[in-house]
Amino acid sequence: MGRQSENKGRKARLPELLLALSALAFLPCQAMAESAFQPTLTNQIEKQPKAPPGMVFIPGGEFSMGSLDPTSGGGTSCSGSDPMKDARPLHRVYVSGFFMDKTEVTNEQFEKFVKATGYKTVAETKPSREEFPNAPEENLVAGSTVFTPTPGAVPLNNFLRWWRYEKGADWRHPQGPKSSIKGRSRYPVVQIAYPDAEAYAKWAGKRLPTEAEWEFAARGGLSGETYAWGSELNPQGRYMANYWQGQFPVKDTGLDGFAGMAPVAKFPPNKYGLYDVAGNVWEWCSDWYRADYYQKLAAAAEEKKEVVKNPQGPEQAWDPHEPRVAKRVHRGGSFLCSDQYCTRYMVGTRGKGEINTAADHLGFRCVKDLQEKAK
Ligand SMILES: [Ca+2]
Ligand SMILES: [Cu+2]
Repeated sequence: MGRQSENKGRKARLPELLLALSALAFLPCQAMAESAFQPTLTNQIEKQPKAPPGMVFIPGGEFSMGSLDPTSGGGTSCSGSDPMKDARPLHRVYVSGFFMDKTEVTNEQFEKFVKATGYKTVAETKPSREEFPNAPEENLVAGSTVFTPTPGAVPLNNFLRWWRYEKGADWRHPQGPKSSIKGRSRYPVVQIAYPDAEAYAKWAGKRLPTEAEWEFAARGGLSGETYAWGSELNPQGRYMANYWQGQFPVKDTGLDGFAGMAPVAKFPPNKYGLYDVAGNVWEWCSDWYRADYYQKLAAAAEEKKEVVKNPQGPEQAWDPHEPRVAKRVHRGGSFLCSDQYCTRYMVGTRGKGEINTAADHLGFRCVKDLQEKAK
């Protein structure tokens, strides 16, 4: 399939993206009745393999994957209006060990790749007439999706109020032609579509994580916690991730130290030494997104009476909001997540996005297998 399933020109990427980002949430998860989470059984490894530079070793093991309903708890530590149904049922998953990038891929790293290969990202490429035979000419311009705060409070039921398609927005110009990444070498690269992330990973001798690998790693060996670091959003008042404070989408007050994106590794790492697995920028995973994937996986495992091993995602994408759009999984949430709107900085929750849609809060990190697979 082409860039997307409908012929509306690049602008059509916007709504698709936005549904991806729009899942809302508003209540707590702490006081949730009893949890179906079971302990994480981490693989015991005698001699830890040495991780490549910039990566950490993730031992793998068996864990409970998914998220409880954040709206059902009645507690106070997290909130949301979205029950996150796609993150249930909780189910046991085994993942083998692997290496993972400590941080999101930075502008500096991505620039090396582009210099070495001449790679041109999706956002830099003018959509072609062949791909979008019916699109008005003025829509056939290279660009991408950019967040824009609203002048005042708005209903949170239409993300087009704060997202726009910006001509000339790309990874070097995340908010459009007048913006730049000068002095931002240690910031995560954004405006990355799935093929861009994949091309980088291949060049680096790595790959993108599966959704199960991502969540296993982000949980850091803990089990059943709402956040990568524990049960409270701000333990002892401390900010543990870069997310949005203040009224969304009007003004990000930056109480956590950053209004907007932060350089990588400005918040404490999780127990595996991974930075920013919550907030800052969304990260691509290699799985297709299906809203009912966990149900199918859990049912199949139940039937076979065995734990799902190294799941690779469903064969095809399916989002009930946009059933024919090719979406892959996003994880981790971004600097735009907030307890008023989208609480996808919660570690077991899921995001999704059309594969050729980038945005100024969407990046990635890579993983690497322990041994090169036999050719
Ligand atoms: Ca922030
Ligand atoms: Cu969010």
